[in-house]
Amino acid sequence: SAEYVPHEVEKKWQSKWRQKLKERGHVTNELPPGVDKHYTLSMFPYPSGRLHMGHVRVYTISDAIAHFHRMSGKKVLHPMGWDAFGLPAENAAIERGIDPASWTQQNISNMRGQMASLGLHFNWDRELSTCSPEYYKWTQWLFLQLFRRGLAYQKQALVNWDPVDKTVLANEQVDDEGRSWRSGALAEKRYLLQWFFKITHYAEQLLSGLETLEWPASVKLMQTEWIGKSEGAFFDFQLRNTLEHHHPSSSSSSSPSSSSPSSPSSSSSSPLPSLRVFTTRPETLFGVNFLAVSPEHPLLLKTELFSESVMATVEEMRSRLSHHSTNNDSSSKHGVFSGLYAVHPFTGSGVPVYVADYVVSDYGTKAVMGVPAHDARDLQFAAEHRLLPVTEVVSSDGLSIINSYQFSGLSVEEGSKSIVNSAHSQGFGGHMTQYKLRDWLISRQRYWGAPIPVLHCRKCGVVPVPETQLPVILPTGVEFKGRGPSPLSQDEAWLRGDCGKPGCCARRETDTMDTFVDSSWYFLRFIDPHLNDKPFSEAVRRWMPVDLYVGGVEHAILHLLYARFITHFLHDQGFLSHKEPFQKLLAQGMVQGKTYRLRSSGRYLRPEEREGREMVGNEDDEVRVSWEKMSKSKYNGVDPEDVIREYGADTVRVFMLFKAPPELDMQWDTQAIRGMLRWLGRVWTLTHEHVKVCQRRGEREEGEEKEEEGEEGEQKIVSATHRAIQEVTASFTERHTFNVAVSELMILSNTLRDGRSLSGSPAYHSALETLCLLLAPMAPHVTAHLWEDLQGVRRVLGLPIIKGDVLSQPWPQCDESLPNRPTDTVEFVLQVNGRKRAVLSLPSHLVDSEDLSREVVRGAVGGGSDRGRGRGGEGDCGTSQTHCKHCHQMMSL
Ligand code: ANZ
Repeated sequence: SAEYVPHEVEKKWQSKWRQKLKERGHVTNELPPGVDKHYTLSMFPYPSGRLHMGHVRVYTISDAIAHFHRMSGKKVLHPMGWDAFGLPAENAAIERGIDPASWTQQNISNMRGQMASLGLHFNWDRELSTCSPEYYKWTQWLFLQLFRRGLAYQKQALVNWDPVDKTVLANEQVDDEGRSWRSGALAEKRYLLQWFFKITHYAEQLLSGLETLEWPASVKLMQTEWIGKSEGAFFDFQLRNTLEHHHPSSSSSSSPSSSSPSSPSSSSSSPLPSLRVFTTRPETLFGVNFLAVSPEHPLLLKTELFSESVMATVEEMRSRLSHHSTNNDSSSKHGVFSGLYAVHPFTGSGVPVYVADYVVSDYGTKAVMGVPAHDARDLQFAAEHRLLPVTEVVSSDGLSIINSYQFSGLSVEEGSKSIVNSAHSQGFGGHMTQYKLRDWLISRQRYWGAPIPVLHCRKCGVVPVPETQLPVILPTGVEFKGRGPSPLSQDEAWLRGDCGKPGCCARRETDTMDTFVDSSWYFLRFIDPHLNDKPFSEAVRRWMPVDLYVGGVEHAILHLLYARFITHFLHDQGFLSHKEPFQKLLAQGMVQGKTYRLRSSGRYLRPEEREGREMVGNEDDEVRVSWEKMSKSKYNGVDPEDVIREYGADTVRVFMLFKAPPELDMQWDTQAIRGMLRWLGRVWTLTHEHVKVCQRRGEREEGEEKEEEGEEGEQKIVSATHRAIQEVTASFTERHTFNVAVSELMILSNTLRDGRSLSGSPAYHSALETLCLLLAPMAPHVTAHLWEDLQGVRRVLGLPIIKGDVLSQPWPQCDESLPNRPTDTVEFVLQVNGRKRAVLSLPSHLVDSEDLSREVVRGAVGGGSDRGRGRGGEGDCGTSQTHCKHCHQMMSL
């Protein structure tokens, strides 16, 4: 047909693909030795019911990459599934009386259809859903493995309680302001018996494992900081009731360390314990002038040691803490003198012990040594409580130790070591390493999750459900009574369990697991999701690790850390041969839409209120126009279905890839996408013109000599073709710069347009076929169509017919011997305030002739005109200045 009508093309190919999928059925896992594999994984979605533009972006990226590797001869796994447990289903049940299971099923089938309409090629024979008993049976199995190794345990814990959703939240689900990530409510602190996974056991491994991964440095850094390793020391301070001076000079030796801290106190009461502090600055030990413990410190459980008024103040501090999510707020340092003193282990002098709320209860030893001369928080506290004197113990240049008896004069490094060693040999100190990482709270007091497979027996305590009795099925048809306690705790029949012992009286655990447990191992299940007797098959050893994991940077910490933890654990149990699940990570940026906001009130304008206010960054007094993450409340969202209907799936896909490098935020610009549709239309037209010339020649005498078109034009086309092969290949393998890949294809199509007189020649034909192949991973429908048309005229050109559709062809190879290949790169140093921050390496041809290539791209996208630059300064679409736009984005990092 003469004109490019995306919908006709896409409908036809999607139905072909559907048919093919049906015929093929389940594909085997066999990976013969020597065959290269590529496990391309994109983070599976929560089945909310509708895809959003973020989904479109992530799945387009992984789909294109999977196609590329398939065409490059690898065996590719590109599966899709559903992270299907979680609160929204339950909320739908509460608010609208819909059964969570059928609500979820309905959503899944909607979204599956939307994915098909995007032309995404997933291995649907591997589809899984975490809420199906076949899957959560093995999530429960995983729990039992951890339980057996002592890595799943229950403890009373001060937890974040969401007063709206009425559930416990993991620390990670509470933001910096102490609000629930889901309901937005201010989280409260409550003590509850909760299940935890001991991820802290793997802190060191999770840290060192990062070194082997090809992940963005920023994500590695976030994980490193989350694990938060601190190397330091502990010191034990003997406690006393009174302030006694054991001046070093009063002891027989001149060394302060020989004074005996444990010399009997004059008071007759029973001996007091000692107090252990954790410090990262042992060299400051001689500058200590108070100790402070957190209000949750176990010492405070010995209430007999403290006066009533001290305990009352401590109570007050505790309750204040329970209303704030963090006790690190810098404003005020509340504290009270405990009445006890601590003896400095080296000097023997006494220092007061305080209870202070800036000491956090889940870090270190819950106790600190206060060194006001060298720590800002300590100084503030000391000032508020008039704790004097403030003695400097490190020289002002920060290099050596002063005022520290025999350690004075040593360098900080040496001194620190010898203080710790000396304390160690005398039995009151030593090295200590601390991690910020906390154990993973996995209990949820909710219905729609995998039940934790244990029984609570009155006689035997906690009894794990035997593996043979898994899954512990989530009862269906339960009744929801508002947002109160989980329906599981109301279901008497379900609750009754049997621990196996005679006369047992056991009840089932009613907590379900955090959905992050479901997603901590799904990538293993994909390899054989239909296994009945095992969580995953032996084939995981061949298929793992995931070669490329694509997903949102919002999962940079939690999901990725949990999945790594579980993989490390399963490796240690001998189930896996890899410790790390995800070799490469591509963290894609957000999709942003334009927002219009009143400067006066901050209100966002609805679409119908925006008339004539298109410019981003203009100085309108009333309205601020900017790019922000798409969201309902900002009226800047775009529905994927709408844009697919309007422009077609291929245009949406290529535009997504073109508009920004995948790691950066992309701005969804409705003006610009039209340019992309026009460009695909141009590729269509070029191909059909060529096909027509060939057909006409076929109708005339066969074998008729074609007109000589000149070597030079042909040369140009050949070298442009190979340059495109080289650049697009590099984009797929090394840098994932699909924006550059698309630009390259636009340049190739421009060369073809300029060399249209060669239409009908074998060189022209082969260039068009290559263009098709290179574009196929990104725009599978239109290229499938054009490929077929190109095959139809191969005979006329005397070329052999190639079997199979475009996606099953081998990836084109660049001819290394061709001249003018753009192998050179130019390095750009990016400086911020005079400091080198990054080096950008760009292909020289993009740089040398930057203006030229910008014009070329503008011409390509700019519309039907043969001479794209004839259209005046500003192109008629926003994509016209691709290169400089991308530079701006990179510069502003
Ligand atoms: C004495 C000292 C002197 C300290 C000095 C710092 C500077 P990171 O690096 O985060 O591990 N600390 C220890 N446990 C604490 C707790 N539970 N709550 C609040 N603060 C705590 O921090 C370790 C430092 O934080 C430790 O080193 C301790 O203060 C404090 F000039 O000890 B330091």
